[in-house]
Amino acid sequence: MNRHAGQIAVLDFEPANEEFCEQVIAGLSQHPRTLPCKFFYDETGSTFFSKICELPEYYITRTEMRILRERGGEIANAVGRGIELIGLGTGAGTKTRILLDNLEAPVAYVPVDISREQLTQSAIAFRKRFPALDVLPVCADYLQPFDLPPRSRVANRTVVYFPGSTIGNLEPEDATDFLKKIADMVGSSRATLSPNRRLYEPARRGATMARQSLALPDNSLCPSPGALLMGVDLKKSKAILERAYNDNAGVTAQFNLNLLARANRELDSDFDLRSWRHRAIYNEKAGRIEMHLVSLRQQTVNIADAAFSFAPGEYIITEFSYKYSPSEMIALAGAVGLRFEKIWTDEQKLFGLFLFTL
Ligand code: AVJ
Repeated sequence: MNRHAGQIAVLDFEPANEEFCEQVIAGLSQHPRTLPCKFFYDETGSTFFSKICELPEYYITRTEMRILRERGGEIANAVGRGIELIGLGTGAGTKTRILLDNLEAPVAYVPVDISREQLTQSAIAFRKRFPALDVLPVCADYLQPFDLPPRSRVANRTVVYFPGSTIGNLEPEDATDFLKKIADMVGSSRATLSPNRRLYEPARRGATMARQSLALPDNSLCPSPGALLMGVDLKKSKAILERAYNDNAGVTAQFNLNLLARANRELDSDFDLRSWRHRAIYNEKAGRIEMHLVSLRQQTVNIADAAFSFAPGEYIITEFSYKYSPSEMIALAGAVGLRFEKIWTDEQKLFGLFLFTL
């Protein structure tokens, strides 16, 4: 399970190639046809996504970073000192670094990301920058159960950071289920858990044994209830949203088409990349951006032993990106017992950084 790259041990639950193949075939067998957006992030896709984050039209990353920079002191105060930070989908770690720069004496940082190469690189960089911090990377699709790495020090509080509005990729019902899992994770106060416990499982009785062998830090307070710090893209005009997902330089199109290119690289498939077009539309009624790949002609695509025919204009849904108003997100989280604590936004209210506690 553990793969070593340089001196970094990554707890590795990266989805296997077979899973990619199965999910591509399953998704294309549905109507409307879909491809799961988590497969965007291979090495090439992660590079395209980093470019998206720099685009003038794509305000999301830049705005979250500005909020973290300008309100970092307040945010650090609100989450508290001596915490363990679990980052879900933290990618290159640019935002998390700003957060950690502001935090007071954080104990551990557990970045969980599906992109192993990027995760390894950022873990190396974080160890250099924060020598006092335990950096414990986990490569996983965090929507599926995964193990948390063993830890030697106890934290005052477990805080999950879920940045970048990735919550928007989930259908609202799935988002609710996922927030429930996060609530369970931070609520069970990992400070008292044995190492290597499987996430999302109820605490085992034997856990108290392991706790005794963990030394409490000198400055330890009573562990606080867990918290969730989550970045969410807020509802706004259709024009601003559609521009953000249909950039002039065509980087989002390349990012989207890379899903087909990746299938050709990793699976036995023959997508003709010139016969597909990127499209993103804001579905105002559903409150979501929908990314499509539109077939430009009648064509048949072979994937392993399967064949799929597409009519001209027929499309594959590759991503939903739901947008929430603050009250909608507060209600969604409230439904699973997450108490709204605070929201930090930019002047134009493009993006919200929400703090919830248990
Ligand atoms: C990483 C899921 C937040 O939905 O804005 C960017 C991904 N897709 N451009 C988003 C994405 C197209 C992004 N998230």
